[in-house]
Amino acid sequence: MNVKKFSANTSREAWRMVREALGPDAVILSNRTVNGAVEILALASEDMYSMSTPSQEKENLSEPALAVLNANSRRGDSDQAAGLASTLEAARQQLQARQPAAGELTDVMSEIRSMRGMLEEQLAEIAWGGAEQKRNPVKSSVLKEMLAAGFSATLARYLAEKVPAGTTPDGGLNWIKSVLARNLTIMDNESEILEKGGVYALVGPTGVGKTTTTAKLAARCVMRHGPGKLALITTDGYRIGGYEQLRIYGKILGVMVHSVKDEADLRIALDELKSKHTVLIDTVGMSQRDKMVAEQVAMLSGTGTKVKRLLCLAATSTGETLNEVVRSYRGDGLAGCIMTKLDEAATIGSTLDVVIRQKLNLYYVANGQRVPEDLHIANQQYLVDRAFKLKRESAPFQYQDDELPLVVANTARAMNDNNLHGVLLG
Ligand SMILES: Nc1nc2c(ncn2[C@@H]2O[C@H](COP(=O)(O)OP(=O)(O)OP(=O)(O)O)[C@@H](O)[C@H]2O)c(=O)[nH]1
Ligand SMILES: [Mg+2]
Repeated sequence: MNVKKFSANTSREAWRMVREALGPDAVILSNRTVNGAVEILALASEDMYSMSTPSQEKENLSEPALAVLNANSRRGDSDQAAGLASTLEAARQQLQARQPAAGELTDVMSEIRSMRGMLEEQLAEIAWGGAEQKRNPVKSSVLKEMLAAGFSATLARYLAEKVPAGTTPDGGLNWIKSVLARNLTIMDNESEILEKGGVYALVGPTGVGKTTTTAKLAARCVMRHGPGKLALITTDGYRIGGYEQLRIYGKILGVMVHSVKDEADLRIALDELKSKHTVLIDTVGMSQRDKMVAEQVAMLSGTGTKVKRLLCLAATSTGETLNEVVRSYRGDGLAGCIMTKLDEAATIGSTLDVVIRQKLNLYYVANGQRVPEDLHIANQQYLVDRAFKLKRESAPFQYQDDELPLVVANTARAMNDNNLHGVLLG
């Protein structure tokens, strides 16, 4: 393989040297800055073909994929990056379609892949740079609002790019809000839980409010049906005070609390409580990083009775943490989730982001410690409005215009996430 290195003070100069030495169809393998100089590694397109293709196939490869540099002199920066990215993708696909001729080919492919990632980032930076911000202020203003509200950069960018053309900043934000509200799946009314009944288990990491929320739900059941139709179970039998906490609530409500230690115990308890309209199970909290989570999911799924798991998501957690929590607790499917500690969260965009992205049914929202008052049926409009009601104190954590291109560049890879494409826009 005849890879050549070109160094120059500016990219333009380096590109020119490549074109002069290797012709307009040269293949760029890397492009970086070394000690202030631009360094390009490239090879002639013939070298690329001979390395990757049996001779009779050369013709098929000729025109489309690798004509990289001839575009350079004619186009602007962003067109150039876009052209380069798609050219590289075409080259990658063509190379992938063939058996690797040698280890070298694998190296070239990984170079191409990393080049592509870099180009996608540059392209995103250019597309969200100062000139574009001036040309399309609504796009950057809604992006900033969404980031400030705690939504992920990927969802923020995905929606900001889809804001209908010609809207005002307020109109753009209203469009975003309506899309977010439409994508929040909530329970229509409480009859899903309170009237239908069934066995529900509250699960989630430590301290997110499982026991408190169990007590709040229990109180609602008792208010609707009386204490006789409800039973409470706790799997929190071995921690000091674990059982006690729920037992006290049970005593106030006049409901028996059963303590179980394993799956066999739970199976027996659920069998005994078959006649109850509703059974609420309070589980012991465990970190999403704990291997025991899978065991807990298995325990709740293996009893022979349908146990619907409700995941408690603390709105005070970061988006990354919540994503990890959902992934770990999802198992073979969650019935839904309950957003807790809304009252303590400065921003709730990250929680809404995860709920939307992971398509969870949001049943309730808890906004305080009081049992049973501080539990409410989720309301899309309220939650989305709350997400954008920002306090002045959060200003230091918000992004400035000149930081937006960098934030967005980071999302280049994640924009292919299928969950994002599932977001309903219209
Ligand atoms: N501010 C606020 N506090 C809450 C909320 N829900 C629960 N808490 C408080 O959070 C703390 C932990 O609540 P628990 O219900 O014990 O949490 P848990 O998930 O059962 O905790 P573990 O069983 O230890 O995993 C308690 O002090 C609750 O009063 C809420 O919505 N808002
Ligand atoms: Mg608890």
